[in-house]
Amino acid sequence: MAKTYSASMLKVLEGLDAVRMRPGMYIGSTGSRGLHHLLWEIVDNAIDEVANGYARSISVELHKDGSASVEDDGRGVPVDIHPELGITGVEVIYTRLHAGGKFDHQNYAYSGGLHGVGASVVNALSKHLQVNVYQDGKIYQQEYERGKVLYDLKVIGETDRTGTTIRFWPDVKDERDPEGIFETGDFQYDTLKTRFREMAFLNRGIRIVFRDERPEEAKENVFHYEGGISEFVKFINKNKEVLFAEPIYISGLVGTTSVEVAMQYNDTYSENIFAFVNNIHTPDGGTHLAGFNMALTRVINDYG
Ligand code: 1YM
Repeated sequence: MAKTYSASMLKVLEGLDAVRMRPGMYIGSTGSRGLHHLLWEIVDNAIDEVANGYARSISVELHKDGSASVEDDGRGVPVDIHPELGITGVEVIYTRLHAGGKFDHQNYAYSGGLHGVGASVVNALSKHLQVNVYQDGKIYQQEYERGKVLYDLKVIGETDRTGTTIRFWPDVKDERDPEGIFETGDFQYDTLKTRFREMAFLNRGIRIVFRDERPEEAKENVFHYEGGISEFVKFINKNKEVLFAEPIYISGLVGTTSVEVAMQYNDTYSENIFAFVNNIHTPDGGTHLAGFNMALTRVINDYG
């Protein structure tokens, strides 16, 4: 038994070493963008849990010690033993480059990102990472250092809630730590805030609490929009003269693909159109946008 376990572990470490060797291949850069990518990966996993109807609330916190934490109130990352790998689901997701699971689900809604693969990339590129899972009345915990397991998943207490909390310390390079990966560890509050607000508009009903404990006086924003993308359109038009108060809202579902449109005319002559696929802004458009433009033109022509 010990043999198979260590053999599979060897593969795991090889996998995450590849990430540390070529971080750019997984997160694009080791600058500020790459640093923020770490946080997006963890947040995306929490958003997926919301998009699939298991969670409602996400909280994100930037800590004084340079770490960031993300919490959701979903089902909690699976803690049971993976039948083939012989390690817990948590360990698979945080130490295996290609953690399965999400790929098996045909009806899974994604929030973009690397679909569960990203969690191990974040772990590999963090000096330290702590996972807490709240499930079946227990609090489970596991910690890692630069992707390496420090101890087996253990029960550290009891709880009556469910969910997952991840806290990670990005592996920032400095004089004392030349082994580090990132050139900067400075999370940008405004960049993050704008994106969290956008995510809250795109996922109607979700509650995102964003807190920055780094400054002398902590900052906090709560984003929650029952009106979803209709409220997004109102927000974009808030300093404009609108031609009607309530945005036009259309939604539809074909097979497993759902589509939502919200639109509102204002008294200017320039079009402002924002298209998203799986929560990701697509500034260059695509078939979704081409299809919408064609349909809108047809409806207005037919009416005319
Ligand atoms: C703070 C970050 O990662 N939440 C999270 C992740 C998962 C689940 C729930 C989950 C998914 C599934 C079943 C499923 C993940 N699961 C996987 C994997 N929050 C955060 N909450 N049970 C729980 O997809 O079937 C990857 S992430 F791989 F197990 F599916």
